[in-house]
Amino acid sequence: MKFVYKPYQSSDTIAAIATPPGEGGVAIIRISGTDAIEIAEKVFSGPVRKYVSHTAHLGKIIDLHGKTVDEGLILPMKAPRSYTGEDIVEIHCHGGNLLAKLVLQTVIKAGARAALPGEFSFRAFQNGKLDLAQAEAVQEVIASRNELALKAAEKQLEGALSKHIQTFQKELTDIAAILEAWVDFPEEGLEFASIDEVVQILETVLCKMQKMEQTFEEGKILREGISLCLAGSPNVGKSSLLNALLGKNRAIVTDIPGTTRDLLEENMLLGNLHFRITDTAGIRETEEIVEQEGIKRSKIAMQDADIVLLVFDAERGASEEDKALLSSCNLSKTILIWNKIDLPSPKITDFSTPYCVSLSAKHLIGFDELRSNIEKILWEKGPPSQEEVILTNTRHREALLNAIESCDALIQGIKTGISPEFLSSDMRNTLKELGTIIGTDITEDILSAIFSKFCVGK
Ligand SMILES: Nc1nc2c(ncn2[C@@H]2O[C@H](COP(=O)(O)OP(=O)(O)OP(=O)(O)O)[C@@H](O)[C@H]2O)c(=O)[nH]1
Ligand SMILES: [Mg+2]
Repeated sequence: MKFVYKPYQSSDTIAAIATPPGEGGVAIIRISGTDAIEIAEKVFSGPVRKYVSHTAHLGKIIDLHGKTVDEGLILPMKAPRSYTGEDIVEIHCHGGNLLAKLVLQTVIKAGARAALPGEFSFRAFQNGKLDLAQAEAVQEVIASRNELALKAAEKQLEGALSKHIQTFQKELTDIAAILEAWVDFPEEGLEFASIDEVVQILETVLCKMQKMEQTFEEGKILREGISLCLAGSPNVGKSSLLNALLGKNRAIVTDIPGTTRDLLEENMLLGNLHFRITDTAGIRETEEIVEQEGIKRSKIAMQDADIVLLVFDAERGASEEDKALLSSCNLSKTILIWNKIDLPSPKITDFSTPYCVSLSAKHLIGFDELRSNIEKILWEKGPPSQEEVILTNTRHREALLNAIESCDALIQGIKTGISPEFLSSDMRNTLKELGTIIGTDITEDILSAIFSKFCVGK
């Protein structure tokens, strides 16, 4: 690729701390570029130049005045067998915050430049080690917050998404050649393939693209997690349920109605999915200004949530306020929860809601049932897909939607007998949009948006 994203000066040798900030067993300083080995030799007690690639050596890290900064391992990885495809040297030093910075400074004084965010991955992309979708997957692997998201990101990193996109491109390019033949040799052109055959192939590709696009909803669940909102009248046990789900006393629980005044958000893992759960102020008529504001926020949180856990008090039974709340809910994303079933003679009414659970937040009864209801809502459109590729990235999804639109226009054009020369722009657009996903058709804007979000050292 000739195109070079301007902020990254490709001839420099770059360096950064590749491990996260904070104290730890080891910190890794990574150097990449043509001078990586020469620079490493300047700051290391041993003959780095002579080391066999991919072997680790113990020695002293020394500054330019000969003073020892730390003791550590040095690991050269010669081009092209490295993450960036350039010479890379990793220095593994002790994991002190300050120490790692001192080692990095020493490396910079010896001739490296501090790497910008994403610059290592950019070089990997530029040197053909990763395509764009794979480079983005590196970041997703790092950011994964649950096992399913990690699995999807790893698949993308292995190139599963790219492979599918390339297959679409290949199939479309074959058709593009046929369309061109139709233009150039209107008579003979049809011998390559009939109109019906071309339409059929395009429809198959379109269908595969649509199927891939449909995995995005699932991808969103994996990537962003699911928002759960605990809502209901005061004192029904919302905060108790929050604490029970989190397994810790996060929210204040009292028998005074109106205890929770503000939204309280926490993260939790349930099974292998990641959730953001919000406890809210109990909803009721009140003159109290602070409580009114809290209730306003509760209502917004209910609207925004992927799933609402609407809590009723089984000891008290459903009040008129409860019923009004229930009727304001979108039932397809609401689980009606009858709490406090540990108390004698619970008063439970059947409201024929699609999702309903009886439980006790206090005694942890009924939580398996709650979990299975949450799963039912999540996978209501079908069980988690067995598709090899799950689309997790908004940018990929938008490009795919555009490709689908152009491909559809192309098919309609052929069906309605539009002259082949007018179809080529739809074909070009389809291919261009697919190209943006894996980086064969990109602009500087896209690159800067993608790589600037990376962490330094990646
Ligand atoms: N017996 C029994 N009591 C419960 C249960 N869940 C909650 N409670 C009690 O109900 C009262 C209210 O609980 P909270 O969790 O503070 O209720 P809330 O819905 O958060 O109330 P607000 O924040 O005021 O809206 C407390 O005294 C809890 O101990 C339960 O499952 N069984
Ligand atoms: Mg509360």
